[in-house]
Amino acid sequence: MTVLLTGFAPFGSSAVNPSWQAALLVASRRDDVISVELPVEFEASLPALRAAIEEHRPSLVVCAGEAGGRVAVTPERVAINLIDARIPDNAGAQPIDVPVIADAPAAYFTTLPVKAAVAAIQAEGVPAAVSHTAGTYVCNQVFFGLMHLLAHDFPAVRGGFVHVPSAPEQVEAGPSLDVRLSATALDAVITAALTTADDLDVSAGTLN
Ligand code: PCA
Repeated sequence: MTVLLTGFAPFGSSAVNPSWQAALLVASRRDDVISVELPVEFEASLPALRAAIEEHRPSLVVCAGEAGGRVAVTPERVAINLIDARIPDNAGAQPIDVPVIADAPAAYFTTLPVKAAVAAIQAEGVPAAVSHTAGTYVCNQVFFGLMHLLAHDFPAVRGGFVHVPSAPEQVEAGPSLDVRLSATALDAVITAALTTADDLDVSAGTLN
């Protein structure tokens, strides 16, 4: 059983990306996990993800990214077929209102048990919540591309996306989470996904 855990390169004005730092920590303590860093580039991110899946043939894929401003680790429930980049990517591209994949569905749902994952993260004492939007930038693009790829080429492989908060050293004011806690959370998500067939029958919805 191989698990592919991806994180992202630094982007914007940051020198680090806690998603990659946390992925490295998880891979250092679990020998079923392979970590791969993805570029924050619309052109290059999905080819890199596909190459990693074809090379490692995982039975579970968890992609992680940084969500600045979030207070909790957030397993994502839905990927949308839309790119609307608020800032240029690391290659200078800033696509606006284009699909991730032309003629693909409007959205995919994760195949991770997100409610069991949130419960598992919280059981470790780390704040967590189900999220219903992964944004419209490279993280959502990778999440959508992952679900499209798995649906078409690897239907037996479970996969999804988890956003982690910024690390404390990245923010002067506002929410952040120690990278070690983000790693604990990603570890818990992986274990939950490997051990939970059907997700919990509890609400994780929001009224707005
Ligand atoms: N966060 C960005 C892209 C890379 C990352 O770590 C996002 O949420 O789209």
